[in-house]
Amino acid sequence: MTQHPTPAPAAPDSPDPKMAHGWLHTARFLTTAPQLQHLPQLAVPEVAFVGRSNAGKSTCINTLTQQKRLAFASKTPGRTQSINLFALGKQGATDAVLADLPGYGYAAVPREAKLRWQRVMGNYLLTRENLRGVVLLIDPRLGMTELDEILLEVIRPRVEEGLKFLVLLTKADKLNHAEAQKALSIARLQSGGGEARLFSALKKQGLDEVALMLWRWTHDGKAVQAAADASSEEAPDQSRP
Ligand SMILES: Nc1nc2c(ncn2[C@@H]2O[C@H](COP(=O)(O)OP(=O)(O)O)[C@@H](O)[C@H]2O)c(=O)[nH]1
Ligand SMILES: [Mg+2]
Repeated sequence: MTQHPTPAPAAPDSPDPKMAHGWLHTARFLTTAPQLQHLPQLAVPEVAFVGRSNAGKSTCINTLTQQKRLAFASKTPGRTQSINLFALGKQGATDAVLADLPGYGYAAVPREAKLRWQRVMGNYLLTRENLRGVVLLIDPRLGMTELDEILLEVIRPRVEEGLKFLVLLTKADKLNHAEAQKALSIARLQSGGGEARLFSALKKQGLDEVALMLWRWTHDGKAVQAAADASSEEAPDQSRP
C-alpha cells in the first residue's frame, strides 16, 4: 500500500491548517491609531483581539503569526492605549486585517484612562464597519471579569447580526484536563452558547483550530476554493453522515 503524506483528504469546508498558518505568517504591521478617527477605513475583513492585560494576547498574536516582535508594537510607549493593525495576505496583497486592541483591567491605569479606553473600545466594536470577528482572550484561572462581561454586552447585538465571536482560554498548559473542561463549559455558558476554545502558546494547543477559524471568518466561501486548490486530493463525496 502506498502511504500518502497527507493525513486525510480535506473536507470541502475544512481547508488545510498549513494553508491558514502560511497566511497568518504573512502578518505585517500596518498602522497604529490612538483614536478611532485615526483608523483607516478598510474594505477587507478585520478580526479584533481583545482581553484584559496579561491574558496572553500578545503571546497569542505572536504565536499565530509566528512573529516575535509584531505585537511588540503594542508595548511601545504611546501605543499601549492604541489600536494596532496588522495586515495579512500573500504577495503583499492585503485580504484581511488583525486588530490588536489595548488590554484592559490593569490596576495601575488611572481611572480617566480606563474610561477613555472603554469609550474607544466600545465605539470601535460598535461602529467598525469591516469588523468580521472578535477573539476575546481570557485567562481561565481568573475567569471572566466585569470588563469582559461589559464587552460581551456591547457586542451581543452585532453577534446576533452575524459578527463572529470566539472566547479563547489562554495558558491552557496550566490547567489539568478536568479544569480545562470545566473552564470550557463555563466560557460557553457565559458567551451565550458561543464558541470557546483552549489555547496554549507554550504547547501550541489550539493553534490549528484558531488559524483555520480566522481564515474561514475572513474568507467566507473562498475557503472551499482554496482547499480545492491546496489539495490535489478529491474531497470525499459525503463529508457529513
Ligand atoms: N504558560 C503559559 N504562559 C503564557 C502563555 N501565553 C502567555 N503566557 C504568559 O502570560 C504573561 C502575559 O502574556 P502577554 O502575551 O504579555 O499578555 P497580554 O498582556 O494579554 O498581551 C506572560 O508572562 C506570558 O509569558 C501560555 O500559553 N502558556
Ligand atoms: Mg500585550
